[in-house]
Formats: sequence, structure tokens, C-alpha cells
Amino acid sequence: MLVAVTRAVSPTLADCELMHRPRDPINVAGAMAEHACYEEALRSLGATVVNAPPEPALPDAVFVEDTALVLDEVAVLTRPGAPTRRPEVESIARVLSAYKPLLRIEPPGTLDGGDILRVGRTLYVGVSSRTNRAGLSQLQSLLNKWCYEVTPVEVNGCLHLKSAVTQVAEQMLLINASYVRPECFAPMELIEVAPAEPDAANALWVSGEGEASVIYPAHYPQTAERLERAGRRVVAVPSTELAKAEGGVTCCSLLFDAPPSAP
Ligand code: CIR
Repeated sequence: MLVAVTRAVSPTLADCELMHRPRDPINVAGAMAEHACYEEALRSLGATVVNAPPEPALPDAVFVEDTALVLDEVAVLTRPGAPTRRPEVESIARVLSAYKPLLRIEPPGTLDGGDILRVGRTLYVGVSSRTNRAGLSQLQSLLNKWCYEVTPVEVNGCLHLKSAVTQVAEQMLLINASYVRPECFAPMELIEVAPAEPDAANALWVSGEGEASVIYPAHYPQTAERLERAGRRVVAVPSTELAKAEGGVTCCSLLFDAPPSAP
């Protein structure tokens, strides 16, 4: 069973953290409607959507990806780089404890899930304004026993590693090569974002039981076309209000396999 943990958009979303965008007014009702479409897209691709408890006082709580890394064997609870986001972790821990044993990143480590790109047993981890070297080396020590290899990657000019590069097929990445060095990911096939769409590298690959698809923001049509030309099936979702909070499509869920008997 493919599980997607999501969480409702907080009414306080407009007070979100921002790193690389100016603070544009956010239509929170619009963001909620976008989030409903996103959950529907996940369901249409066979995922079981599990709602984490709402956290109305935590503006960024909808971006659940940053609170945990969920693997087959274990889930690692992160310690988000932005202190305002750390209280998001506990309620996610309660949800994940029904599915996986839990491990944790401890101070002084910081790690945002948005900085982790898993390709097989390689974990590319962005060294960003949110993730530090201590977080990265704790992650490596925690996961050694399952033979995951943590590979640090420098990220510049964007929030997270997955703002710069995401997986869109078994051996294919979507990338903005001005935010991250493409050589880091050899020998995988790379699709470049369209030049007019620098922030278009965040796509959510869903490879469940049905046809593998990519959930993707509708406001990046030129890059969507590139994905389709590369043979990807694109499921477009509206995402302009969530993007004003620097959120992308990977950020709004924790996607993992669980046995059918799981809750
Ligand atoms: C933040 O700055 O933390 C939020 N406003 C956006 C987080 C987006 N998360 C992600 O890309 N994984």
C-alpha cells in the first residue's frame, strides 16, 4: 500500500518562513483548495492519503516533507533548520510510529526533509541554509546499518536540494543546473528545467501500482512539456498560492510503502 501523509494548510500560512522569495500576499483559501486538488491527485494515483493532525498555529505545517525521511526500514525524524518549524515534528512522529520504527536527528544537527533526494540506496543531501554538516553526518551514522550512502551536495540560490533537483523516473532527474552541479548525479539522465521557469525542478514522482506519473505544478507548462517529451505522464495540479510560501509538490506529503495491514 502506498501511503501519503499530508496535513491541512494552516490558516496562518501567510506567516510562513521565506528564504528566496519576496513576501507576496497569499490567498489562504486558495492554498487550501490547491491542497485538496493535490490530495485528489495522490488518490487518483493509488495512494492512501493519511491526514496528520492539523497544526493551525504553525504556519508551515502543511510542508510535512521537511519533518521526516521515511524509508522501508525506518523513519528518521528531522530537526528542521528553521526553529519555528521544529514543533511540527512531534505530531508527525505520532503518525509515523504506526508504520515504522523511529530515529531522530539531535542538536546541533539540523536537517530538512526537502534537502534529501533518495535514489535507491543513495541519499543525496543538500548542504543548504537549513541542513548542516552535523545533521548530515548524524543521518549517515543512523542509516549505516541498512547500507544507505549519504552524499553531500552543495545547493546555491534556492531553498532546498529538492528545489533544485527531483527524481522523475527510475534513472531520470529533473534539474536546474544553476542551483546544483549536475555532475553530482552522473550517470543518471537529466532533464533541464525550461530557462523561463527556474523554480520548476520540484516534481513528485509517484510510482505505485498504476502507471508511474509525476505530480507537477500547472504553472510550469514549458517544463511540463519537456517532461512529457521525455515520456513522463504529468498530472498537473494548481499550486501558485503554496508556491508563494516556497512550497512545491514534494513538500506537501511523505510518501512511502506500507504493508496492507498497516492502519
Ligand atoms: C519554509 O521556508 O520552510 C517553508 N515556507 C517552505 C518549505 C517547503 N518545503 C520543501 O520544499 N520541502
